[in-house]
Amino acid sequence: MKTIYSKNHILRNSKTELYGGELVQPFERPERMEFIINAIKERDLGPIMDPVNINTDIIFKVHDKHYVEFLNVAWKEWLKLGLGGEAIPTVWPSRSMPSDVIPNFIEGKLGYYALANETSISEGTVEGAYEAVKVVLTATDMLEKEKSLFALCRPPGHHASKDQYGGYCFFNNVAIASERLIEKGAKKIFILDVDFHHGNGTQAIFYDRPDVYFASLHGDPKEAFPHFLGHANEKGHGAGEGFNINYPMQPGTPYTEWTRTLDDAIEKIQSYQPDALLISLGVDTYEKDPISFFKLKSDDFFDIGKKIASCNLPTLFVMEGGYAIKEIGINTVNVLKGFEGSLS
Ligand code: OKP
Ligand code: ZN
Repeated sequence: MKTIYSKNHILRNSKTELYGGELVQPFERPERMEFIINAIKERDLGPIMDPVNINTDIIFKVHDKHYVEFLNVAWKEWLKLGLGGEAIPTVWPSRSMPSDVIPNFIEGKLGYYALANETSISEGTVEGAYEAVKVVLTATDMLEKEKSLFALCRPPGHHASKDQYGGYCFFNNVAIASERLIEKGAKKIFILDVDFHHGNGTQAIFYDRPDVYFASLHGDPKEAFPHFLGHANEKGHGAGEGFNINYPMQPGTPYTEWTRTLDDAIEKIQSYQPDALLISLGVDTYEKDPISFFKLKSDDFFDIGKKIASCNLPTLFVMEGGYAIKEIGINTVNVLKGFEGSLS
């Protein structure tokens, strides 16, 4: 399998994440990619290719113009305040002040456009986010020729909605890939999100549409980030009703249980008969992940790949999370090797 990857992901390199009441080094850090690239090389998954120089205007099919403009200028506007640190929101429109008036001042704009505040904006952040979009678009455009591809995106995308960032995500890479495939003639896309966290952004973007089916296996939002979306009763709206399915699971869930929900999701894929299958691939379901609570073991990831392959569809893997950095390469490549029918 070919991997599309940009070294320029490094442009996204913030120094802070608000975690446990402290500013810590972000879990979502550049080093993650080194471990994945090394594993791909060591185990001969296939060639690693740069993204092509590609027009990214299709972002506007997914994201509001004012949101993209905010991301484009946020760091510059924050810098002008002359404060020491990275840009972190401190105040939100909330239940008791549910305003949709967009503030002028950067502190207000950060709160308006952020859905969480662990994700600091820093120098190079938006440039790095555009690199992930180039990676996913390059891979998507190759999917006609190749049966399967790996878009090694960083930063991830599945928490980003049409007009909000957070959960380490800025542009929704997998949603942008879906729009590209539809632009090129696909009638039905299925997005299967196996990251530990619910793909709230992807769900919200396609919630009222029947042409993009979204299924997510994740930590129950009553117990896990993003906390406010991802419940089992969210099944789509209007024309999209019946084209969204959530599988929230409890702390401590082992592979034996997790994989039964995967089997159910795979039945949905088979009866939907999509033109392409997009996988939001997070490996933070791993037992040693520092911010998650499922109990998957490294060998289980082969089986995930094998089951995804049984759908026999053009398949694009899009990288999302995974924070057990030492094992992130092993676990990611296990999925892709399992997909290819290999057990090593
Ligand atoms: C991004 B992706 C844990 C706090 C979690 C944000 C997690 C973002 C995950 N106590 N904060 O889906 O892997
Ligand atoms: Zn995750």
